[in-house]
Amino acid sequence: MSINLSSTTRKNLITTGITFALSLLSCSANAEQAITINDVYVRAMPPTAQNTAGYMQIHNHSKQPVSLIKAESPLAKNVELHLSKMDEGVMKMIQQKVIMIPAEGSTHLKPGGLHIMFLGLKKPSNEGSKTTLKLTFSNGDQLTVDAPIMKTPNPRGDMKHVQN
Ligand SMILES: [Cu+2]
Repeated sequence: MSINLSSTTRKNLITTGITFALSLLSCSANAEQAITINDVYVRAMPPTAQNTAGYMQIHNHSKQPVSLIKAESPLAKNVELHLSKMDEGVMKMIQQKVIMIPAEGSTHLKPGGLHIMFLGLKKPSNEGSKTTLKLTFSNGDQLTVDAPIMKTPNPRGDMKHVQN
């Protein structure tokens, strides 16, 4: 039995092959790094402030839930994982052992919710400066990100999240 392919069919087959190869490439890139970080920033505070907080979107591209287990930064003596919560009209911060990112999902660290807490600032958190933040995850991923220090994030960035 012989198969006779028209030239159009051949072209389609080649295009399909290329698309397939490209999708394999992007999959392997994700497999190397299950976790990606977006929109990271640290809140700028007056020079007398002892503490500040950092926010970001954490994406988990893997098929298993992954937890953020540790955060480190040269900005502060202690870096903790926190959750802000209203309790009888008072905003309280509760230290978290881990911050979970669902499988193929994301977790948004934002004001009034989950955040990275910087306790005992070693240097002023001036608007316009930046710091680094090293994040360790339960799957072994370790990411060091540059975090800009600013009073408020780009409002367009927030709009984007609403649309998601
Ligand atoms: Cu806090």
